[in-house]
Amino acid sequence: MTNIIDAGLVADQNAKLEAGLQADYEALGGMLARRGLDIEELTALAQTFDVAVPSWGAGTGGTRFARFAGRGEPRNVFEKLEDCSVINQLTRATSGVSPHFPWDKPSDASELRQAADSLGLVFDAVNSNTFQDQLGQEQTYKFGSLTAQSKEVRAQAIAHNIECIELGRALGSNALTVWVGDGANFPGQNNLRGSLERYLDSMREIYAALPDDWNVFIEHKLFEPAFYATVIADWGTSFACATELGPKAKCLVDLGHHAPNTNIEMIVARLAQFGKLGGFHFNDSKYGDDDLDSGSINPFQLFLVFNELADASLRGGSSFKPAYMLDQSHNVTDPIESLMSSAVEVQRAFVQSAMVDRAELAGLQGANDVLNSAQLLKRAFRTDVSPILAMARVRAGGAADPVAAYRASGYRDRVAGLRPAKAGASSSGIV
Ligand code: LRH
Ligand code: MN
Ligand code: MN
Repeated sequence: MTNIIDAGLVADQNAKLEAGLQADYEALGGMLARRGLDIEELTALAQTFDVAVPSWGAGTGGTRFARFAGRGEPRNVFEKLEDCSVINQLTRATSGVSPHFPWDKPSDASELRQAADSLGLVFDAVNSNTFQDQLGQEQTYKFGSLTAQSKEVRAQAIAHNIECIELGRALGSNALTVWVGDGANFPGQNNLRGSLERYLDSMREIYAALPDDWNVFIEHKLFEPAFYATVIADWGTSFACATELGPKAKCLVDLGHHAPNTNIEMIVARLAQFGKLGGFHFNDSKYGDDDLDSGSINPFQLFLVFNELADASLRGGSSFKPAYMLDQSHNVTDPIESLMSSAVEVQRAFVQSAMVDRAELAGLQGANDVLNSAQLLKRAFRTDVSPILAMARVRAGGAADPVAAYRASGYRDRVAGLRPAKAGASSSGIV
């Protein structure tokens, strides 16, 4: 695997932190041992964690109002892969890349797959895009895509999704994520039931094109860009559609796609219970689909989501394996730094949730010991597992402190010299 960041520099950075890390690791190990937990087991578990990075997150995202260009933003999918490889090299927790088409459409898929391979990366779920028009496109998605009244528009949207499957297949992916912004801005604009019927008809054609070992993930979102009525607005609709379509269709939970205060961990529990939890888009939010860095606003919620995942994986065994992806937009930070920190935050929640003694919790719940049940979760959440995460990275060849190592490497300055700024353009290349 090509190391984009000099491995010697990473080793030097780690050497500076080695004594402190070792001391912290031993202290934490002693504390955990008194709780009956083996730090080595937790470190080995941390090393199994992997979350895919969104290709679209490598550039500065922008908001509805403006986009302020970042330095050295990737100009094409190959440069996006280089940035993703830096993230994985330093965190050792992000070997997958989730591409978005047509933003990242390669002219030669096998060339792109080879590039990923040489950088130690694989392709995770592919994302289709029928929420905006592309240059030269025949039909417009102004009035919807998979649910549009026009048969021609629907045919174009279906064909695009099938093309995504073909591209994904050539890239070694095994899942398609479908998010549509279809819906209405006015009462009366659409027949609410008719829109969903058309969605299902369209999705049936896409489903029929899935290879045997593929899944299609249905991603719901409460609102935006349709503000009155979104066709796939909630997990209930997503679940109903996934059930209608068949076993290869599952639901994808983007943490930012719910009303504020929604109990997302309960949605996770429900979908897992009925075998329809396909995957996640991790991010954080204060108001809506903010796409803020994972764990930056509500880390306890992230922990509670993983607490449900730990419960589900205990019940479901190795067959329970939802896809983990980040889906974030970085406007005021370096995207590489945000994605590295976010991957570590999700990994943190994963490890913390593994520290919950599930038999003890069940006992407390059975005895209606409400206070101690809550305290048991809190104790895991309050435990700073940073030394475990750092040790897991160092042992796997990553950086004890990924952001510090990244800054010391001067990577951003180097690429800024090679990649001229695209003022005003979005990360996807579409203004
Ligand atoms: C929609 C969404 C979806 C898209 C991505 C760019 O809000 O979360 O996953 O594909 O943003
Ligand atoms: Mn998403
Ligand atoms: Mn979103």
